[in-house]
Amino acid sequence: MATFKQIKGFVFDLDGVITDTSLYHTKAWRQLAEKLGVAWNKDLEEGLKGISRMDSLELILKTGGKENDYSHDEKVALATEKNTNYVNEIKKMTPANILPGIKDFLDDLRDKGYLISLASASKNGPTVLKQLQLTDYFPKVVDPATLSKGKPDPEIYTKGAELLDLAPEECIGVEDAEAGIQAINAAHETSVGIGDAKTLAAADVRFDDTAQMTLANIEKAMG
Ligand code: B16
Ligand code: MG
Repeated sequence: MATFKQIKGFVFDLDGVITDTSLYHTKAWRQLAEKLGVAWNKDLEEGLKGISRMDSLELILKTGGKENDYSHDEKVALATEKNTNYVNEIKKMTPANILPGIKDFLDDLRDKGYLISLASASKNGPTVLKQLQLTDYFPKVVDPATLSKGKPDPEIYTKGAELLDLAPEECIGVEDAEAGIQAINAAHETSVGIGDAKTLAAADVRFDDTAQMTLANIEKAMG
């Protein structure tokens, strides 16, 4: 692991780190899954975090043994239906939806001259940032449409560091999903996980929740 002194930038996941859109993703996917006759379970819910929209649909169909039941066009229509429901939900978001401590953390990073980029798999990331009034904190956003592979592939975190003109060793990636931690580690950045110890066992540094994520606590954990 890099030392804290080497760190010059932070590459952030969005859903589950900056705000809890996972609730809205879950609601919209669950609605679609149940309509398709796919039984919902916690493993499926957790597995959907961090992966792309089409990968999410594929996982739901596979869980229900329905992976061969739909044509490509039908799958695109189903994913679009989910996204329409999801977008209706996120339009209700306000700065009150920013997770605890995140605004202070971003201010601290900015004051101390750390560079910041966004590595969200979500094509709705810029809309969510706008709703939260955080757009100005993220001058660099990886466009998920340009990726050849989603998380756990390192590509999105590699691009997040490149946008900042930093080497991977100079970056910390922050994630709530297992697939995201794998992506950060494979990109050779330092991984900070937010959430369950078992799910995020591969994280270099882990906090139970966003309120605990401060520069001082990260420095303490990294040494
Ligand atoms: P969209 P993150 C991810 O965002 C979500 O965790 C994941 O559940 C979602 O399927 C994915 O974005 C794509 O989102 O359908 O809005 O393009 O965690 O990488 O910020
Ligand atoms: Mg996430």
